[in-house]
Amino acid sequence: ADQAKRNAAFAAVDRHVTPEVRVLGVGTGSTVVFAVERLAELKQQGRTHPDLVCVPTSFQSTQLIADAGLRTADLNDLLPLDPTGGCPASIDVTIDGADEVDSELNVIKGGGAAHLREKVVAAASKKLVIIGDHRKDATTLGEKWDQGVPVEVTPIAWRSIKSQIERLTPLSRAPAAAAGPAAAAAAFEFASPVAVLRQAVRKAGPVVTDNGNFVLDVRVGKIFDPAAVEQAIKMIPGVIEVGIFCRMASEAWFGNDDGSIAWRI
Ligand code: DER
Repeated sequence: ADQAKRNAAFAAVDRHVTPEVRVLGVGTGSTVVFAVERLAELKQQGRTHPDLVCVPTSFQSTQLIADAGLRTADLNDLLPLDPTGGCPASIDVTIDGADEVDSELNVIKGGGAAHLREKVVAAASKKLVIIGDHRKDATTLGEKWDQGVPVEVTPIAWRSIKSQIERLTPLSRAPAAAAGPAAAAAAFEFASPVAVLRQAVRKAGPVVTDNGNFVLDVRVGKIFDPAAVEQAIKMIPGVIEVGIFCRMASEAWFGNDDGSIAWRI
């Protein structure tokens, strides 16, 4: 799987990190390690913008950028004071991993507990390019990734947030026109969600994110309406960010074990 991840990462970096790219968002996780490896090679070969800066999405991402001899940039220093208002996309392209991608390029992220800063950086990017191996390539979210939707929450209220999430019903959604009014379909598979506080492996107690928060992994089975699930969870007071990125990715590159690469837009 590592070679498959590496193939996808190298192909995506070669395609998107051209000498015109001055601001690059760098995601988090094991696949991004290969992307930064290729980025460092391109820089060595003089094939990157002379003033290239990288916007990190975690402490890991910051370390990768610095270890590759690249410059980091703070998102707050990048957003021009745009007189027309709004939040101009000040990052040319962001390359990031994912836990799962569905047929409409909706993405589950947060396996590495980095989805808060990843979503902020993705939202400030002109393009979000997802890289991974074939295990991430799905039709419906929840089909392959069975760890649940990562949800960053404030530690002071994690128990009440957990119970509120577990009381969510399958969020009937507007039925497909042809199905008629009676066919309000469920937005997710399970009869009710199960929210599990993510425990650390090499630290006693729960995982604490780079932002000082906890992560609940919310198992709902297959997700038929990612936007409805994201919004319902996000509305709960104390929820900080939900690891569902709806229609934010512009393309995805998946490495296969036979060395081939599947590319989806
Ligand atoms: O935490 C994250 O969102 C990471 O991007 C993660 O989902 C992907 O990690 P991987 O590249 O190690 O599979």
